[in-house]
Amino acid sequence: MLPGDGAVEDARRAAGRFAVGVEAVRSFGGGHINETFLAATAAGDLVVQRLNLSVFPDPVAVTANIVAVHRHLAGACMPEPVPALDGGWLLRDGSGVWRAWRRVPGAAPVGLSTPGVARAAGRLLGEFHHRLAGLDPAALTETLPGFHDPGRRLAALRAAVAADPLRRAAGVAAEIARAEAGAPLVILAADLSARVRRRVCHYDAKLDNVLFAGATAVCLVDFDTVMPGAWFWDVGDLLRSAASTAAEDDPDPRRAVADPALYRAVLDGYHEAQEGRPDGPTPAEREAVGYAGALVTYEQAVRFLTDWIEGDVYYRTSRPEQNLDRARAQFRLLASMPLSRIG
Ligand code: GN1
Ligand code: MG
Repeated sequence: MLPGDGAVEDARRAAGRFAVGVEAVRSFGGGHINETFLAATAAGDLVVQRLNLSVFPDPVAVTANIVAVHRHLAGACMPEPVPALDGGWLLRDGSGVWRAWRRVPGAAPVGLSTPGVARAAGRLLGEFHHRLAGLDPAALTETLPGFHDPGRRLAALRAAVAADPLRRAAGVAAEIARAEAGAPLVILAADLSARVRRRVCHYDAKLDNVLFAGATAVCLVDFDTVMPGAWFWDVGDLLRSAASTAAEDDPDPRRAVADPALYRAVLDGYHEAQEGRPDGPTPAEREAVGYAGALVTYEQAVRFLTDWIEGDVYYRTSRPEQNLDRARAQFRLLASMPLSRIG
């Protein structure tokens, strides 16, 4: 369900604890997890979010990660978190746990990938990684352990199929078979994960989480999942989302295909930003990037399929078969994703 009027009223009350002079408040953005609102205030526009505590059970650790990254980046590549008027980063009231960001002026996600968009987003991600190379991953908490781990996601799918609470499994036998056929990707992901460096990552680096001002990629947003991990998952998420012009839940089978020019543009931008800079990707990290688009697309397909079988309990949906469409679109996209040794 999308946030309703009651939620907007909750957001208005919460916004008043982050800034004075709250005017219009409305639902904002397209996230599947938290509820996000835009509040016009006397101090400018704030993005106010109610955290989904069943996904993020430790909002204090999530916030500490965000603040550590923001400090290290000195504000580059990300929006500015805004403390509540009482000085805390998080506000707890009767309606939930809230936090706020300053809205990045004149910037918004792009609807459609183009080679220019894909390259600019890749360059921004490369810049983000470059700037984070000096931040010790041990300074951050792994808030969602095993978040990018196709083996864990495939095991969760198998458990969902076994429980089959809504008797949906029989209707998606073909998709379950595709998930099982992808088991070699699970082995590949585990092998690459064991060989790459531990880094500070964004972990939800999809194109929707890149803000553009005109042709310039200005910053990333949605920092709930910044945590220690492996960079290639970020590149994979950008490939998954920027190498295709299809929506993530596109029901049209003709659209969910990777376009080689878009795919190449993401990688060119990413490598361009890191070329010749110290502490850049190691050979193992570069190798992993060559598989990352397929690995993340597979993992995401499995996650959407699991949620469909479990009865749409994790991802917010705005229509009945959305998770099924999401899973199918990701499996179609996977079929066209290059699997190469050349990152
Ligand atoms: C979720 O918060 P949102 O909608 O940007 C999810 C990501 C998925 C993404 C798919 C914490 O992100 O892992 O890639 O949906 N975030 C979490 O669009 O599960
Ligand atoms: Mg997210």
